[in-house]
Amino acid sequence: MSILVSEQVHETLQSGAPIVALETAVLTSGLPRCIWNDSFGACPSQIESTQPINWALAKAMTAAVEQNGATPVWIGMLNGTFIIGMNQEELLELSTDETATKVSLATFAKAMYEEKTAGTTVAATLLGCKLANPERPIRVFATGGIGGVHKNWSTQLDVSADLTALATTPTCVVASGAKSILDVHATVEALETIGVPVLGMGCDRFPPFIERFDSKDPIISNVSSIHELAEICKTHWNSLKLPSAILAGIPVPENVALERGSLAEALQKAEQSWFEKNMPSTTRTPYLLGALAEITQGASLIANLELLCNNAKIAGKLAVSLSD
Ligand code: PSU
Ligand code: MN
Repeated sequence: MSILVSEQVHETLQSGAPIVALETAVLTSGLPRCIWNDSFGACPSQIESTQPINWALAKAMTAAVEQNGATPVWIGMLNGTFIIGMNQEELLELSTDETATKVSLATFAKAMYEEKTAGTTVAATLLGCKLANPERPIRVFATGGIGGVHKNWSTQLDVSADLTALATTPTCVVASGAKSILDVHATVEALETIGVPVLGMGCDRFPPFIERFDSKDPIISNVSSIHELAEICKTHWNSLKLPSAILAGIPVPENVALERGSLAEALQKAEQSWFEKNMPSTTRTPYLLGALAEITQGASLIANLELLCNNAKIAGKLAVSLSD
């Protein structure tokens, strides 16, 4: 039960070289552990079809960050040790452990005490960005979608601790918006309340995760280059001394984006059946994601994998721009 910052992370942060944090909840709870099945459609070129999908994704995101000039830092929990900078063996162990759960801020300390193996959510990974070096936190973090305010919040409140961590961690989170199962309008409003700038990379609407844009998507402010994004990050943290994150919204690559509306009905059915099963709230995301992959016959999975790799690439470039 301890916190371990790898030597490589320690040295990279000291030197100020480009560095990108990566979360592991997507590996333990967000993606299948099976190998590619042709019924999903064509396997994305970055993903090795003979490897478990979550592990193949981990390798592809690692490569995407490295190819763009930054050091990838996987953050997760193995047998109660919070590891900031997992090596290949550790990452493989986490990805293939069937008992691995996901931890966030509220469940973190107990999971350490119980020596759990777990993937870290955006919130828990942001904690790692800060703990890595309190004076020089990891400034860039790539993921798929953040957690936020769930649908039907007025009757059943469910707000992710990702928002809490975003309010208190000075790191730029590169994501394609929020998970599609959320109330996205409420989530964007909540981000404004907690003082997190939401900037669209070449878009002026909040990216709808794996789907195409729609004219009803929340309006956000647009940045036209990675350089511009980096300059705004520096002003936010260095000049204004604000303690909060910045959310960079990256649209899913056009060629794999899902037709708008195809998810809504499927999602409603999945939500209904999850409520009826009366399962713990921690099962909500994995349950809904599994149901969606099934209903979309793999299209949601392909879009998810492609956007994760694309976000890792952009995060690598941003880290390079920030360290210039
Ligand atoms: N988006 C997805 N799949 C996921 C997640 C997000 O499409 O698995 C994970 C992220 O790790 C995010 C977390 O931080 O879900 C939020 O979980 P919760 O709502 O329990 O805080
Ligand atoms: Mn929740």
